[in-house]
Amino acid sequence: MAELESLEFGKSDFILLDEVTMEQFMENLKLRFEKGRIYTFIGEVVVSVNPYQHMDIYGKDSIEAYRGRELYENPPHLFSVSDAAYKAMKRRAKDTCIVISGESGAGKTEASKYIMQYIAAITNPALREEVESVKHVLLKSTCVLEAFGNAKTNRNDNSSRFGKYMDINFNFNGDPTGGHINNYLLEKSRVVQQQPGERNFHSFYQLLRGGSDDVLKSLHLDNDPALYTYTRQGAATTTSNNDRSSHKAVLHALQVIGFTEEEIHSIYETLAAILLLGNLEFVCDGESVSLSEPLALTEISALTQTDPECVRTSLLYRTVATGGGDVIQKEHSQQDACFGRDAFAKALYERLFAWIVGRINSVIEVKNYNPVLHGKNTVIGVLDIYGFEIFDNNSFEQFCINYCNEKLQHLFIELILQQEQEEYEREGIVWEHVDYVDNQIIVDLVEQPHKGIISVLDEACLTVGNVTDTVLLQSLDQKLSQHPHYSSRKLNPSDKSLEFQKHFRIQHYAGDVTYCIDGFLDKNKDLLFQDFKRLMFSSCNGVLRQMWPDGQTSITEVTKRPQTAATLFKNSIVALVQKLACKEPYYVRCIKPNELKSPVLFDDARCRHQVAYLGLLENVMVRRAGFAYRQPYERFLQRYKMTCEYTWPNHLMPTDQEAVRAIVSQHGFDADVDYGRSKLFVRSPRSLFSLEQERNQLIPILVLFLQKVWRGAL
Ligand code: AD9
Ligand code: MG
Repeated sequence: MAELESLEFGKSDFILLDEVTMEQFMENLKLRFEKGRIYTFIGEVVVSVNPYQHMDIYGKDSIEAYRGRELYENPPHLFSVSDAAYKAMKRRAKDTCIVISGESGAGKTEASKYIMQYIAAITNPALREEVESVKHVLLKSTCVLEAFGNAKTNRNDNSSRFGKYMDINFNFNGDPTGGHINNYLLEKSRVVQQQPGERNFHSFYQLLRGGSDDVLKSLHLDNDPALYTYTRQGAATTTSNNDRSSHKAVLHALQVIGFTEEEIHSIYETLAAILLLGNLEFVCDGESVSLSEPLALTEISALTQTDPECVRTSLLYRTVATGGGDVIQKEHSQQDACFGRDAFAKALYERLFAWIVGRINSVIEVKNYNPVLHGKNTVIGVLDIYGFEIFDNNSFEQFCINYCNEKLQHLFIELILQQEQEEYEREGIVWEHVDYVDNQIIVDLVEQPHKGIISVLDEACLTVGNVTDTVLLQSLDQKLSQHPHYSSRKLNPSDKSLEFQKHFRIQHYAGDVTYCIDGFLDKNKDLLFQDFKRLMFSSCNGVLRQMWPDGQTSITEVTKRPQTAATLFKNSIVALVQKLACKEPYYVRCIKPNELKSPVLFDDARCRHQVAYLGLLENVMVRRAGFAYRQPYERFLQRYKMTCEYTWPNHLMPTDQEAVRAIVSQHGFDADVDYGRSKLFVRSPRSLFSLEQERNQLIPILVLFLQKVWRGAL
């Protein structure tokens, strides 16, 4: 029982704080972290502090302790919330989702893996082969996605550079039958450029360090990341020893999932082609631009199974259709050629990643499902998406990521309140409304049609002529000068931290972020010359061709202007929010205790900031204003009937509700509860804790008593 450890380990539920103040909240959080209690409840929400050390709390025994139990019957844990989501899904046929949030390095991905492992462990007791195989693929997919979508950053050695939402489907037995992964905005700029101290995606180093000599030779690669521009900029010395073993694990995972040898080889060929592309240089003799390394060109063409001459022309020329319907080749400037090469490398990687996700989905999608035969197909969704980011240099990527966090925060506020309200209405309970800070105004600042930042950005991208990032910033200033959450140097001349003509600032719910406008236009246009698409579609490798279906379009065909990166991202996040909103949500709120990855350091200011922007205090207030716990009468009775003379061993009252009233009355907490149609609502967990304590004291006495009865002594 959670509360029994309270004196020594702090309060296991923030609802139990004597007063809801930041001071008390922080004191409790810190005490628990120092005592190795990394999880704490706010009602059903689990607050987690990254321990930065191995914790012996995820093994088989722990899984057994949490399986099928109510939240407050055990200390707070990821397994509590996983089990609650699973029970709701199984008992009430509810689609549920577990939303894991927190900043980079706070422990979201680790949490999502423990949640998946828990669900895998408690399902399929009959060990049915087809279910085991689904579970296996679901678990293995994480390893593959991490290899291709994660990278070492200055904040986290294994930082997810994409957002992941995974649906797990269940049959009427509550066993997994399949799943689906949605991926969001891979940070593809990392393929060609990394900050000092950071790395490219793990996959490159794993191949270089772990690939056998024969494999590397066939891919025209050497085993040293320092030889390749795309893998040496950040810090080649940070190449981890784990890369070799990870390579093996990823290869094994790919095989288990069902990737064919041909597919696996195509993945490696694509990685190799990207690395070789990065080493291509363009020289200009004053008149025309040419390639400095013709050998690499032949190797790239061999790896992609395309014609070497076509590779050369795609890199040096752009095919354009003239107004008269003629097709001409326009030579690139040196700068355009470099831009084209990098855009091509980024697109190759992005499409590879999307293809891998699609391929995994094709294996795990629910097959042969018949709702009449198999009953309702229920779902648990697990969301592990990049947290709020404030860097020294914030660009387009941070803008998108932080917008996504605004949307999720808004959903959190809506659902936490809405869910409470709905339950009270359903059960006929009166409750007290709590005001909360609504971040809708910031969401609107970004996404509102015509006036929002994304609209202004798109408009600038569509404008023909010489629109620069500076012009874009001027339009933003013009349109948003009155907005209380937007500022720039022009609008605030006295603010020295905003460099004129380059920066704008958004006052996010999680803090102020200053964005540098440089690159916004290019990143939003996400331009890739059509020639590269046609080149890849001409590949003799069927796997690669599949990744480039849009290469079929001929140059003279009029194509619709592709949607911009920001709009595509916005649409995907809106769809994600809709998906989450129709499920019963469970939350894990992750906190990063320090910047040094230390298991002992609790940086008070940093943690305080996270608690504030995650809205955790408000969350406690909302829970306290309503009822912290609720339980069906029958279950309450079963657990606590031994604590009351009128209900033990059986009650003679007409309904379970009346029996529950007797228990509550005998313990004197009538004022702390309300009676719903099917459930008892308890305002403070203290009442439950005292009951639980009494139950624990009675159990040994009852056991002795029953033993005597069995022995015939009584
Ligand atoms: V990012 O937004 O993807 O950059 P995450 O996902 O929030 O970030 P992650 O789960 O990757 O963070 O955790 C960062 C590191 O903290 C891990 O690599 C572990 O070394 C460490 N960590 C996190 N959670 C735990 C845990 N429950 N037990 C032990 C942990 N170590
Ligand atoms: Mg992560």
